[in-house]
Amino acid sequence: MTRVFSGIKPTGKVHLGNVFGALVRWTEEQHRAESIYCVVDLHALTVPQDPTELRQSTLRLAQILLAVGIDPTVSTLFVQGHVPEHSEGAWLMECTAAFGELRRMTQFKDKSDKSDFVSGGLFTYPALMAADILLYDTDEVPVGDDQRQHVELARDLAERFNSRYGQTFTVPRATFPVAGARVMDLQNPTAKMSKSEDDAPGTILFLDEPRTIEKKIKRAVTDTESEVRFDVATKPGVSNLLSILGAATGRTPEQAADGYTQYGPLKADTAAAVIECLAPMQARYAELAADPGETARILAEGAAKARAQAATTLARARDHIGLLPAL
Ligand code: ATP
Ligand code: LTN
Repeated sequence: MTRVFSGIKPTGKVHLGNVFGALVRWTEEQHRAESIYCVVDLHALTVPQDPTELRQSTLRLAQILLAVGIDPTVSTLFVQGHVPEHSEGAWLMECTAAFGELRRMTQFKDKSDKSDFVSGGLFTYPALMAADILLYDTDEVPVGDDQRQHVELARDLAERFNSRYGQTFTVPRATFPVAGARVMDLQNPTAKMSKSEDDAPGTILFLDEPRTIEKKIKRAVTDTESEVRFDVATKPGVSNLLSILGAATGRTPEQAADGYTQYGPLKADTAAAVIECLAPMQARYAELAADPGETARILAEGAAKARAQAATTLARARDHIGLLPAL
């Protein structure tokens, strides 16, 4: 059976782009493939975090994954920091990656250009991500386009390790969402919807209330025409609303456009569809948030399952690379 692994960082607030672009897809994957999903708290440490806030965000994100529909009886859901094999695997990957390879990662260049303090972890982050993937004999890694280069590196490192030390790791491949799964900012529809500290008017948050969702969609930027048509190049705002309406109602953006001649009704229906789609997830989240013990138990079970698998792969890698086994 195909094995799928993906991870999400517990930083910032979960928004509609994360839900439609990644999380809903994960819930679908779990019925097709053996799926492992990870809240990658170690990856959040590449920049300084408030400890209390990090702990809360990690738990909250796990609860959101469950609320969106990750089923812990079908998938393995766990927190990266609960499985120490990731850190050791990362070291093996750091020693397999070339300095120049890590230096060429565009995300490192972008992020290091933008900040005053650049940690060593920000530089070696892709080696940790490679370990995440390779420890589980992963076949497929569902990610957004921005992670393409990192998954390519994981492939290269698996192949290099295998050719140096003998067959050890499965060589993974990235899979990407279908066109239209990219949710754009409601105020700036040529940029992707993104995490923000405060309530940005262009970002719909997973936990936004119906009134807020309505307001944000009503104020979404469209264009001066009035024709409703899916055409990303010339009508990015309207096309984004159609993508969102389609995603919320299980249709393509083109199908969602059917029957609309004005922007007003399109916006009203898009808001209603998003509210209806999020409502049961938000309700389930509220239940989970009221009983953190249940999530803790699910995460402990997930970590135990993940750890058994990761330890097996790591033991193989340790053996092949020549580390002396402890008695
Ligand atoms: P940021 O918002 O800080 O730029 P991010 O939202 O991409 O980052 P991640 O934790 O890296 O944060 O994203 C988790 C998943 O959500 C990834 O698979 C990513 O591709 C997906 N994702 C993020 N934003 C969007 C979007 N606007 N549309 C579709 N998918 C998205
Ligand atoms: N780097 C990814 C998050 C991530 C991940 C992974 C995704 C960490 N480890 C392993 C897929 C597989 C991001 O920033 N979205």
